[in-house]
Amino acid sequence: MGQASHGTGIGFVSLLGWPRDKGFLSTMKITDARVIVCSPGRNFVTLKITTEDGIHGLGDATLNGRELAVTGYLSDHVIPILIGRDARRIEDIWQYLYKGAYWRRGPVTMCSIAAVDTALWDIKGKALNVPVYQLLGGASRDGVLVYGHASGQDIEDTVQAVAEYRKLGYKAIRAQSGIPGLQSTYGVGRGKMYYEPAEKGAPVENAWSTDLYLNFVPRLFERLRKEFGEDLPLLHDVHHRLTPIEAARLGKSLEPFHLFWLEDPVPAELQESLRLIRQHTTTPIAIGEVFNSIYDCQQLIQEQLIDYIRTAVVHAGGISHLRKIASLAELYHVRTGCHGATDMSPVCMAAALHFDLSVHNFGIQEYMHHAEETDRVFSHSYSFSDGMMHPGDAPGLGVDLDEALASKYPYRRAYLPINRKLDGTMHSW
Ligand code: KDG
Ligand code: MG
Repeated sequence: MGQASHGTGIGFVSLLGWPRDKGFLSTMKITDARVIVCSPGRNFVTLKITTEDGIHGLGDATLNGRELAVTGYLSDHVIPILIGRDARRIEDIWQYLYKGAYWRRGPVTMCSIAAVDTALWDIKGKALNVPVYQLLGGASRDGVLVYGHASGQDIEDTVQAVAEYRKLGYKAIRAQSGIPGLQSTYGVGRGKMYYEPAEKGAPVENAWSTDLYLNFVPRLFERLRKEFGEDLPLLHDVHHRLTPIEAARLGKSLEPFHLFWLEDPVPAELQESLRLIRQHTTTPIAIGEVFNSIYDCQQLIQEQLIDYIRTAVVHAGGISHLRKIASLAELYHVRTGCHGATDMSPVCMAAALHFDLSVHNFGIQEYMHHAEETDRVFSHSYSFSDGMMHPGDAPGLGVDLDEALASKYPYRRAYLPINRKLDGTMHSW
């Protein structure tokens, strides 16, 4: 007998003697759930859940380049078993979808569960008339430190971009630069305020040279420190491209420029490889934007092989699961640094900010501006001021979706680029 039988009056008496279908309080049944796919600037997948009292909640379900797999998972397999459930039972519904699937983890499953979880936190906040961060224990800080993305075609261009970010008030800045000899590299793209790598049509092919990259990056940070001094927190994303010993060399060569973090130095499937990097360098390491569960980062956290865990609300099971990851990380002095690129919708950004504001071991939040049309479709109460963000005090997450406007931006198939070495060998992007 499931929750859908609430209110029938036919009681199932559990072994403990409590009639399981009665509960202590009245229910708030889910009456409708829909997936909305739109492309205002880029593709987004959003789950909208409505309850019997007319409250609705939103959850981001965007999986860049594989969006429709999550749409199908939600529409075909999750929504039919959500209708009639009690929207207030967030943890129970999480476990019902996770354990109930039999098949564990994976980006499609965890994005789908994340969307449900996020929408239910939104509903709970609205039902109780409080912002979600108040439900998560309240604010642990006054605002959320964010980092912005400065990039340029070459070193001087990047120096200028960092200066512009400082003028805008950013207190921490990620720096990526084009590399002489390579036509394109990760993190340098269209637009000054954001970097959106997914393109329509077949995946774009980039060329890669580890040698050129390793010789170049220390020169970039030497120049940035010369220009901006010691105090500006600087970050850099390697984007999964090195082997452990190459990453160790890079971390060591960047030590004089004391980065805030070096991100994804290696693809992290082989987690013990981080031990080798740790043996050689004190440059702080951030990993986890492609992870989707606590099991993906358990070893990295427990062996203290990383300093920041990058899991995102949408890709790692929602607010509920991210809180468990943060609690594990807190024990091992690992801080959070949620992924916040533009392929996570404003719904995810808002959820991340509620999480960041409340969680004790917060480190930093990535913030990449969404395109104007994205912000028009997803109006939101979060704001940026003087390098810090705040989720706002609207009940729930504080994000709304204009469905009529969203329908004017239909889905367009798009893919992230791929990477090949100069001799044509496929490499990680
Ligand atoms: O979908 C991939 C992007 O989100 C990713 O390339 C962005 O690495 C990224 C970052 O740190 O923002
Ligand atoms: Mg990254």
